[in-house]
Amino acid sequence: MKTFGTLATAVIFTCAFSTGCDKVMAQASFPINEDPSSRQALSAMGGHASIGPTTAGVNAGSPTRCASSSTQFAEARIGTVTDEDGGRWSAPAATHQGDTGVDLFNDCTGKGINPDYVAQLETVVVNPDGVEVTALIHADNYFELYVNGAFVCRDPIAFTPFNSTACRFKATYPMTIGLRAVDWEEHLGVGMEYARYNVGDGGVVASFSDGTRTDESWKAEAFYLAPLDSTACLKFGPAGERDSSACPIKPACANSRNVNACKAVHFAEPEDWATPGFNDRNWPSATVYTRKQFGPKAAYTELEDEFGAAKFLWSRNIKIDNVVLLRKTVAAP
Ligand SMILES: [Ca+2]
Ligand SMILES: [Ca+2]
Ligand SMILES: [Ca+2]
Repeated sequence: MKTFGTLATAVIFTCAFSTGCDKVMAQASFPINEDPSSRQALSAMGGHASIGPTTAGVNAGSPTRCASSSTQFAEARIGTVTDEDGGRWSAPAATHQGDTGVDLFNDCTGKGINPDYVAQLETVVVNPDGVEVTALIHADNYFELYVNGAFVCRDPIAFTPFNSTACRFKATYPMTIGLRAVDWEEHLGVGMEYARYNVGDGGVVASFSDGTRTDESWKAEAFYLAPLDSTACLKFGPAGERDSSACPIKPACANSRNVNACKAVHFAEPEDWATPGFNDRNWPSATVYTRKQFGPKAAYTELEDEFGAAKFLWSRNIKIDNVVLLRKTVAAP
């Protein structure tokens, strides 16, 4: 997502008063030396390339610590990277400031499974004449749920530990469901995590009380891709659909010595992407991943019956695609 003015201001403010400032300024080591024809193809498709990480960041509306020090915790922070044309992008993504959903499983600020979640749900009214639907969602690492174009809820923990969330809404059919999913990162702007510069993976699974569930009938498009040795591995279909499946999931730049050479590609998220009127005909179908590929954690496995037959989804590259928008229009319950 392109940076909002307020967030950009916040980042500049942080930079002016923190030691992270030097590295922010050092991030833009342009030009990116690559084959001009592939760069032109990227530009023609609306892609923007940046290079190297940024260290400044603001908290993503997520916990700054967990109750127990034994929990594997990583704070979700949002940095700003500058592309080669001077455009500024939130990395991995700006987040909606709206309400979080109710915990299904939270072992950071909660105690694991939340047995009282149903009683804690409040209905977000999208359409007053609609029907009530409860959504159960588990994302690696972060999601926002939109229904018929309206924001419904967001994930309370944007990075780790892994959690799962319930949200209830009231909406009419045909019902357009949008999931905005982010594979969070620690090395902001280059899609990696932990001291060992691991290329993290994404994935999302959701089950709705009207019988809707994540499966191969959903659409999924990628908007932030990293880390890349070269942007040339990113291919485009006839209608501009993105395919990073040829991009190495362990690029040579993915380590502490070469990280400044890692590239990222950013695409603007359409403002109306979650609305019923948005045409997703040219978006790729979502890719279904196996249980082994997704590697579900306790936040899913301890609630497996509730998630039922819902499938693990992402775009075509579960490692390199870090911000993915998913859509499904449900004709009737
Ligand atoms: Ca989460
Ligand atoms: Ca992840
Ligand atoms: Ca990733």
